Order: sequence, then structure tokens, then C-alpha cells
Amino acid sequence: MAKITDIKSQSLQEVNQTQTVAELEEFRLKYFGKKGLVTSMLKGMGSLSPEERQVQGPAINALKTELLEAVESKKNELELSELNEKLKTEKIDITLPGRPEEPGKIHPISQTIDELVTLFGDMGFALAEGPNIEDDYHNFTALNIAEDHPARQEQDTFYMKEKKDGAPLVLRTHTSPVQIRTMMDKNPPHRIVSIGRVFRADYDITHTPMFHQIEGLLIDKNINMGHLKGCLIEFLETFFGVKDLPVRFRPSYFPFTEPSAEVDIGCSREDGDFKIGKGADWMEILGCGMVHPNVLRNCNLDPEEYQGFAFGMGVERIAMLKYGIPDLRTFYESDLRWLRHYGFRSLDIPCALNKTSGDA
Ligand code: 2U9
Repeated sequence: MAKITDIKSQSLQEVNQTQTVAELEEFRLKYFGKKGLVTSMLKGMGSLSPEERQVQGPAINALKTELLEAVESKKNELELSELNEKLKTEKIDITLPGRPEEPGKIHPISQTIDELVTLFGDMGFALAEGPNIEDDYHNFTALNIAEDHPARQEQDTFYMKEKKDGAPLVLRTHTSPVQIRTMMDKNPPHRIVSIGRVFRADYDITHTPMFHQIEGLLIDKNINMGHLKGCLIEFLETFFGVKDLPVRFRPSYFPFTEPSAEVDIGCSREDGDFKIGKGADWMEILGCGMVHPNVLRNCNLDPEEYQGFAFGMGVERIAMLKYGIPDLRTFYESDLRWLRHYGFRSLDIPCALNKTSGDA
């Protein structure tokens, strides 16, 4: 017991003599570290006889509590005085330059979508939006896509848990259901673009399971293929910033348009150098056509009274062509070095809105 009393007075004196937080820590380790004095005494209690333990146990525990309290209060005192000392002697140099912060970049898909919305907005098209999860009627049936069409197969389409009434639900495979919903909900005329994510079960060098589409729809009286051609040529020249861009319409087939066409733009591929608007080669860029009479009827429109044209294209594809991005998969790898290189500053103005001759 006498020993514990001696240790107590000695250690309390030591605590009071410490002059820095570092010295105090040294003291704490001396008594409470793995091999510290108090730690050893606590461990040693196991080897005492019950009678010794009854006497020494409370005394050791009291020593531990009192010493830890003394350490804590000394720590507060020393930290406060060290802080006051610092405040007296140290100065903040407010003339030093701040730490530079790198501004974020806009993803090329967001940039391209902004450009498309602005461009089609200037041509009188309003933006229409719809859900990513669609029922099979709006995604396929209303668009004249037959029950046995390959696009409906499970290896191409992501099927979800069906609706309560048993109707199949899918992740939309195109943005066309947005146009179907608009035609069903509102009266013509319509002049809309729908832009957004679409999903197809495909992954290779030219396909990702999620990508973006833009589709346009114009419905009015006396609309013909000439309106479609004029609209798309105007769009392509403005988007790629090339006046008199060579554009050709090739006959094609889509269930939702009749007649249908695929559109190519003139380009050159010389010595691995790709240029839009020059040369003898062609590059496929979009699909289009006159809205199929069955689709109009499915939306309660009389094809004798109303006609329209529609077009669709992949946003990634036109962004890659316009901005020289070679690999589709890099869009979604979230690589910051890639984004710093291909991204846009927030004040970058859509650059090709003024038509100029020359390269895109
Ligand atoms: C309605 C009626 C018709 C939209 C169209 C295409 C042609 C087309 C593809 C281009 C590349 C999709 O991203 S892609 O895989 N699209 O070729 N899309 S006509 O036709 C419609 C849309 C809605 C009510």
C-alpha cells in the first residue's frame, strides 16, 4: 500500500512538471503504455491472493482514475497554452496565392445534348420527355412492331418484372414511346424532339447497353418527304458546321415509318484522317421516314388528314464524329483524364451553330 501511495505522489508531481503536449504523452506511455507501470500493476492483480486483491485492487483502480484525470486536465491546459503561444507568434500571410482548384468539365454527351436541344429549339421543335421504364404497348405495339419482331426478343431487350395486370415492362429500347405518348395525349400539330437514355442488351466495340438517342417527330396536314429532307439537311449542316454538306438519302426499312431512309453524309478517310464534308466517301448518320399510317391510327389520328415525318440517331455516334472521339466505351468509363481531354468548359458555346465552310 505504501508503494502505491508513493507511486501516486511521484506520478502526480511528474504530470504537473510536464511542459509540452509531447512530454505529457511520454508520461502517459510511461504509466499507461503496453508495458507501463499502472498497466503492469493492473495485470499483476490476477496473481495476488484474494485477501491482497481485496486491499490492493481498489487502491490501484483509484490510482488509475486519478492519474488519467490529471493527464486529461494537464492536456487541456497545455493545448490551450500552446495555442495561445502560436496565436502570439504566428501570422497568416493573406497575400499568399490560394490553392488552385481545377474547374470541372462538361461530359461530351451533355454538351452534345445541349447543342441538339438548342439547335432543334431554333428550328421550332419542343423537348418532350418520358419514362425509362415502358410498357410493351408504348415501346413496341403502338409503333407497328410485330409480335414476332426480333427487337422484342429477350437477347435484345431488357425485360422487367411485369405490371400488376400482367403487361410486360421493358427498359425502353428507343425514345419513340415518348412521341407515342405525346400524340395520344395532345392534339396535332406536333413538332417535338425526345432525347434520353435507351437500353439494349448489347456490348462490344460499337455498342454499350445504355446509350442516348435523339428522335424528332413532326405531324401536321400536308406533310411530305420534301419537308423531312429540308429539315434534316438544315440540321446536319448546322450541327457539323459545314455549308453545302453532301447528304444522301438511301431507301431503308423501319416498321414505324413508310417510306423509310437512312441518311449518309459526305466524308473523306485519307491516311487515317477522317474529315466530314469533303471527299468521295459516305458515312451513315441517321434513320428517318414518313410516320407509318398504322402508327398514326394507333394514336387516334386519321392518316388521310394528318401526316408526318420522324427521324432518329444515336447521340454518342454523332458526338464521336463531331469531336473525334475514337472509342464508344470510353464515354462511360468515368476516367477523369479522358474527361479533362474531351470535356468542355462550362462557358463553351455550341461551336457549330454558325454555318461556315470547311472542316467539322
Ligand atoms: C414515332 C414514329 C416514328 C423514329 C426513327 C429511326 C428511323 C432510326 C435509329 C438510328 C440509330 C436508332 O440510335 S439508333 O440505333 N433510328 O433509324 N428512328 S425513324 O421514328 C419514329 C419515332 C416515333 C411515333
